[in-house]
Amino acid sequence: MKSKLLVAALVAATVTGSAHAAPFFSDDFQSNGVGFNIAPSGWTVSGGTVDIVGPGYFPGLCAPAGAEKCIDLDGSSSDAGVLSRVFSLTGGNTYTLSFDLAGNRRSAGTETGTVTFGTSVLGFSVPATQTAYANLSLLFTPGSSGNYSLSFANDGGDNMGAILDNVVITVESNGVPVPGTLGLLAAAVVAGIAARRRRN
Ligand SMILES: [Ca+2]
Ligand SMILES: [Ca+2]
Ligand SMILES: [Ca+2]
Repeated sequence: MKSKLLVAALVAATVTGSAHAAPFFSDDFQSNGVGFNIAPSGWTVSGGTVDIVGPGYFPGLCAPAGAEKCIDLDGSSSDAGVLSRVFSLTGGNTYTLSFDLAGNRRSAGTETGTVTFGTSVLGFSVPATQTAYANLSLLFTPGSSGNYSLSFANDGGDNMGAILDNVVITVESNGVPVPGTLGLLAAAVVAGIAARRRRN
């Protein structure tokens, strides 16, 4: 009985401790190689191309420069692609998309485009002089559970697009943050350890 109470206390502590719930999804694009006209791992690029820039390939486009990798939303094929991926979302939950966007300092102009998350749409406009990231966000509350798309689409095709990094999605259910997979994993490990102890 004592050990069962301990398990309950540990799991409760893990859940309570996740006031800063792990994100539902996050990608800083650091795990990718850099290059022309390639899609970052886990993402789809359609109707054109994007570039993964960073060390060895226009490193100054990311903010800050150095070891950072980020996405140039207009690749190197004179046709900006649509960068997208699909998420399985739960109806009634509120998902908050957050991402960093900067202008393209190789360009003399302003980059415009559209971000679509489920049925939520956000237009963007970033001048070349905006070299520091602006953090933008977009909320989506699906009416029913299912697969929904997140996409970033730069206008034009001059091979210089807006610079994207640090895509993060968090989720709230009835206003309460839902722990991400790391939080759930921690709870499962704690429960597993306690169960083993109970058997010994
Ligand atoms: Ca990055
Ligand atoms: Ca490019
Ligand atoms: Ca452009």
